[in-house]
Amino acid sequence: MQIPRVLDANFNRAREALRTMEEAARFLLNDAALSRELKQLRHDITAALAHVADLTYARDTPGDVGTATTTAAEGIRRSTADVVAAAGNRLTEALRVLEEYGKVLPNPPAVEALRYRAYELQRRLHAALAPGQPHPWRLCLLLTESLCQRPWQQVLDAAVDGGVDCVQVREKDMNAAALLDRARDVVKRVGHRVTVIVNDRADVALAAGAHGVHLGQGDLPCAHARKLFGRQLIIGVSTSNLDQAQAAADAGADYCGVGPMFPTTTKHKPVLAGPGYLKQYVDWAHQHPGPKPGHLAIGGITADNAGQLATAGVYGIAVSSAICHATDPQAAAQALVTAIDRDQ
Ligand code: TZP
Ligand code: MG
Repeated sequence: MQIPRVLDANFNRAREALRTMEEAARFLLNDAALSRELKQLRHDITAALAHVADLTYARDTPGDVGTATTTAAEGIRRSTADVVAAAGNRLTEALRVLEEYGKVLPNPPAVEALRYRAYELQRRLHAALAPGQPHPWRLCLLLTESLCQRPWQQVLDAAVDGGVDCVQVREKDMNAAALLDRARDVVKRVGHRVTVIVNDRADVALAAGAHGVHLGQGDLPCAHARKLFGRQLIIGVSTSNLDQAQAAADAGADYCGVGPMFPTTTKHKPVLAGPGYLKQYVDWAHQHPGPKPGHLAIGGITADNAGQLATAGVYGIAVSSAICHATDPQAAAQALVTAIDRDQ
């Protein structure tokens, strides 16, 4: 009885999310083709599960221990693009759950190809609703080859399968030519599925066809990068306090790295900003008028401590060692996504 309950809940979650996305394509964008494709995906999900016994028999809403569970991030929607992005995340998560639990059925539903269609529709819808705006990511991987337990390509593929929706190529020891090669490889490998950001070098990001650049406090200042590259690149800026966040917002940053949250050995960071700074950032982003950069909390984050960030209102996190060091990067990514979704 337990597996049909999981399938029923996620079948409904996927269809509800698709309805939310369809309404945006239909009424906000008047985009007939996108509406049709979203509707078709909804029908194809229903068809993929048609051979599984009637799932509604498995439903037990009053007996569901999770109905009262909400997280701070669920209440945060800055725009219609945010609403639709959250629906897209729910859709792909639900499809992943259907795929995984479906595997124990004698005749597993064919969900994987539907999930890839969902990623692409989510990306197109977001691009149409918020052109030039970065997707509000949940989990960014800072990919550094020397930190990887397994070949970096395997780590990358597994991490994206596990829920990473943004990859930052962070190779401090590479010269520009080597960084360009690596960034190109990453774009070729996963650039159609997730956002690819290059650390430090806006010129390399642009040359590699990456989506954006991440700038530290000592890199090319954001205002100059914006002037040089306009909206061709998503621009992220590292911040450790609200003064830096305000300066990044004024300079036109799309998102801020917010950290370090916890002690880390990946980067020398003598001062800990901590979850207190994240809470300040989230409050500041909501209380002050005008669009504010999105955020990626960063620094020493693991599946064990990420719950503290959920409590502080986190939307997205960025990690390096928690995934690169992991022997199973897919499971590590899944655990991190679960940790920031879970009510603590
Ligand atoms: N910026 C602030 S903390 C940090 C960076 C690049 C390191 C993040 O790596 P980890 O391994 O997730 O602590
Ligand atoms: Mg830098």
